[in-house]
Amino acid sequence: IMTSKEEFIKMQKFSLFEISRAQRISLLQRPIIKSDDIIAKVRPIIEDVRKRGDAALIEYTAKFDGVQLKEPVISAPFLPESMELDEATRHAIDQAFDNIYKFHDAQYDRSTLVIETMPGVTCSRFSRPIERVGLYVPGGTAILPSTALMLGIPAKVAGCKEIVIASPPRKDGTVVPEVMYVAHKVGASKVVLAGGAQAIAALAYGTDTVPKVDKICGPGNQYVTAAKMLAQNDSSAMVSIDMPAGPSELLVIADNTSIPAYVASDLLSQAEHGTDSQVVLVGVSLTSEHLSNIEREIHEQASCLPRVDIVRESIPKSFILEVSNMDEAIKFANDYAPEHLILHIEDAESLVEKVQNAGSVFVGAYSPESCGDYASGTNHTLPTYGYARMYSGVNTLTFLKHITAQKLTKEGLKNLGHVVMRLAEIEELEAHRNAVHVRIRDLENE
Ligand code: HSO
Ligand code: ZN
Repeated sequence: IMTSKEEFIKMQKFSLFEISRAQRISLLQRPIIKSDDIIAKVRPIIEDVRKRGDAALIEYTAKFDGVQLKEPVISAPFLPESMELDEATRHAIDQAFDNIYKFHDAQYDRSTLVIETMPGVTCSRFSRPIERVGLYVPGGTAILPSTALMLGIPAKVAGCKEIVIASPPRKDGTVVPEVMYVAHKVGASKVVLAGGAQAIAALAYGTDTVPKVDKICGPGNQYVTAAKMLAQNDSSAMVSIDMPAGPSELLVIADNTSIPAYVASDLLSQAEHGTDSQVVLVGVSLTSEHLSNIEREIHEQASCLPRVDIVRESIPKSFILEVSNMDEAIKFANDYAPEHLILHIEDAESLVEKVQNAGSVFVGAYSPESCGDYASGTNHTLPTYGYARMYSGVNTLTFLKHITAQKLTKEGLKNLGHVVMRLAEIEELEAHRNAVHVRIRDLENE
């Protein structure tokens, strides 16, 4: 569906009390991604980059990005003096960096957990950074230095030894100075001038110039997502990924205390990301006047946007759901499990404890999603497509892993040994039983 230039830009509208159960279920669903076709296209690209490395990478960048590169990688140091950035830009990036750093640093518990489970039996757990990480910063219809911040900062906080950023180059073969500045600030060692499946393959398998990484993070289009999934499933790549990713989403819960211009502005901020963006407005017993004010605002604000053509496609695919109370609203939101949830209602804070599924929550009229997208401190790489049910957004833990350890004293082994031997007997694993038995025998003779 796409409205023509003259048409009123509006969302579809449903009332919870009018629709059937089946309709409610279909509203909760995201558009089906035909991943087979995508995988069929992506697989040979990955294979090719794996086999031919840099030569293949350079060819795909020529083909897909229209740039002929000599070298697919820029190595640190990235000198900030040489970057063309005005003062306001530099300051904005610096402030965002500081806030995001503060919030992600506070997430890092550097202490070792030590618990004596029985006398003489001590278990511990400590964390280590994932050594080499690849961060994908999409190009496409917008430049996204904010994504470089959101991925690079937690990696830096975690202490990853090597941070590699990949981003499709501009027509002149460079990456925007804003992204280069962030690469410098997070201590990246390399910027790979490539996008799409070819960039993911280079990170997963390594090439002569691109270091092979242990984990690949970051959003991307369907090709990037499919490539990440394939790489993760290939044990010879030995790489993990952050999470499956789909088009960006926002669900706003608004009541009659909401400010129509704000509600509309939030919906549009997400709708402008792409024609496939999903935005939902759940209206809690809105008067028809309030609702039509919101709808008018959507149209008027949308019409003035530089990206109105994108919004003309994404808004008509999106919907408003009218419900009669807050319980119905939060139930729907939890069932939908949106990437972003805005609570634009009276006493928004009291509803937070009822949130079960969401990537990130924006509380009250003065917390637009844009603040979380850029600079408040929270991460904007969040689970989409309903995966907020079981995935967290990118955070400092994304770049860490935990190692456990144990130490048993002679006393401890005496205390626990018989339990272990009995369980080994039940499983008929005699060597297991014996590993305890040989020791206990000696201890009993002491
Ligand atoms: N809302 C996007 C993040 C973003 N917004 C980047 C602006 N720049 C994904 O959740
Ligand atoms: Zn955004």
